[in-house]
Amino acid sequence: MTNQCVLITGANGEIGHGLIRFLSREGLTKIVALDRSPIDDYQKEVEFYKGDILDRNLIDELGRRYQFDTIFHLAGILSTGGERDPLLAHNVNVEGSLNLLNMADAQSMQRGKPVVFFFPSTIAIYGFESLEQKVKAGKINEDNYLHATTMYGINKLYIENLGRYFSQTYKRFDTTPGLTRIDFRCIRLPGIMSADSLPSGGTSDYGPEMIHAAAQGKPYECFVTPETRLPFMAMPDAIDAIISIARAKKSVLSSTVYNIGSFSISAEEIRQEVMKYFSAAQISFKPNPQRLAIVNSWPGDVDDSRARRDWAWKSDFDRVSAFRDYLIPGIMRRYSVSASKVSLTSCVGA
Ligand code: AKB
Repeated sequence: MTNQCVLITGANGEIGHGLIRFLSREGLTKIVALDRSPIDDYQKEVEFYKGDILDRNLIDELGRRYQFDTIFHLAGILSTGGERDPLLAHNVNVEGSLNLLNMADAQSMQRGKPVVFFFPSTIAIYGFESLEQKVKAGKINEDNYLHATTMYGINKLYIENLGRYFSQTYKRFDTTPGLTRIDFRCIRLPGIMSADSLPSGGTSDYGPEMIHAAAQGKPYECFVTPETRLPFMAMPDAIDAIISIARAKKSVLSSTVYNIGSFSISAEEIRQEVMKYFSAAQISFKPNPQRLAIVNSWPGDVDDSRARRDWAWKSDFDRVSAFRDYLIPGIMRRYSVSASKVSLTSCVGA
């Protein structure tokens, strides 16, 4: 993938940082980044634009200035943020995505070459009626329980459909022969845990927050119950999945939408992993009914066999190695925790 030009929206978010770091290290891609706040660390390697995805003039201007091979559209308002201001979330998540899809469509048509449009969907597009139904369902595939309960989940599910529409039947009555459409690809991400950054405005945030608080010696009150279960993934796996699907041959993709899994873990099991390394960590549980209800509506695990079969998706980490080899060593570096303060027998990768 040499001399490619990519656009990353939401570049200052957690995944944006990880993606920029990966592409910069590789050094093969021209990176154009967009965010409402500057990305301090990477200004030299990246052509950065400070702005909003709702600014249609800016998006169209980027479309005129660059020829994008791939657009990683990461900007959006997450589930808890979205419930705090549902109309704003709808506007940003839907109208902002539409602006990007429209620009990608114009570029694809002008160049006669489909722009790859990567969209991060989420387990929040699923919705269970009750905790009992969630537990009974176990690992779920892409086609069932599509009853999102949050504005964020509803927006993501709609954009999954809108992206497929843009890639298949948008402008169906246009008479241009051989109309070139965008190449829309999306994965449904589980909760993500990064050693380098903390999420904000999500509802799976209790996982990473628990680990980061322990490393800083801060007490943490977890807002779900100990038995609350979600699928989670370490950030390097998420970046690997995003790059892999964006670069997969079109001919192997049987769908525009894929689950990807790594490990399923309860809040109590996260606490136990954290306690292996930070034995003095003070973690208690004080469920917040509204946030708990959101997490209880999401699956505890996902069936990712479609991604494994089509584009050879495979997570590099399991529950134990995600903590031992990635999260704990990275978080210790981030907060300059000295090795003597953690239980080194557990910290093989430190
Ligand atoms: C959120 O909690 O909103 C996100 C997600 C699971 O999509 N992290």
